[in-house]
Amino acid sequence: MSDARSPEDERELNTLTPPEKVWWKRLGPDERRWLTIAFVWCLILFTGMYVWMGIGDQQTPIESYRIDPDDFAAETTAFIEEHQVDEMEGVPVVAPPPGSNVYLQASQFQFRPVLQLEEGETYRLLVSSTDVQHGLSFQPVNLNFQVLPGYLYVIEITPDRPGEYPMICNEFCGLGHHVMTGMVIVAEAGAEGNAP
Ligand SMILES: [Cu+2]
Repeated sequence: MSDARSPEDERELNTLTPPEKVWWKRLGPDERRWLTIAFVWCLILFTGMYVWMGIGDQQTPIESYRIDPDDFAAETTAFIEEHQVDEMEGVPVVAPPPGSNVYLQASQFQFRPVLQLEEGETYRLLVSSTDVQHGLSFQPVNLNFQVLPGYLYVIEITPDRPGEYPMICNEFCGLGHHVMTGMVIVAEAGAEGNAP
């Protein structure tokens, strides 16, 4: 037996010694092929993001402005006084005319008022928070928004199906977060009971 061991043998004996210049070796053909496929796929998805924005009809038209939370609360109260038609579990129900500005206030732990809208009509939903950050999620449709104090979000909506759509807060906003709900009632087009 010879005592002369080559450097390779030494490395095999000691697994803690890194193999020499392993990262400098050229990529094998398989590895190169997969990297190319992954890169091209990334580019397709990246381009698709912009194409879908244009033709996908999935973007909710939304504008945002700065607003003082107290001003927003006052405007919401005035809006409710003008259009209230009913009350639901202590929350005012409003039936604003089609095409109008519709206020929706998020605060711990309630959305107010309950909105009674008409199918096929377009409304400008004015949403803001008077205290902390909330989330606004309409069920079961896929509409999700962040609601922050100090910011007014104007969301254009055209309800296309009659029914009752509960809203839930989807941003943890405090101890009562799990009970924070609201409601949009969409009446069939031309149905009685809507404000003129
Ligand atoms: Cu919440």
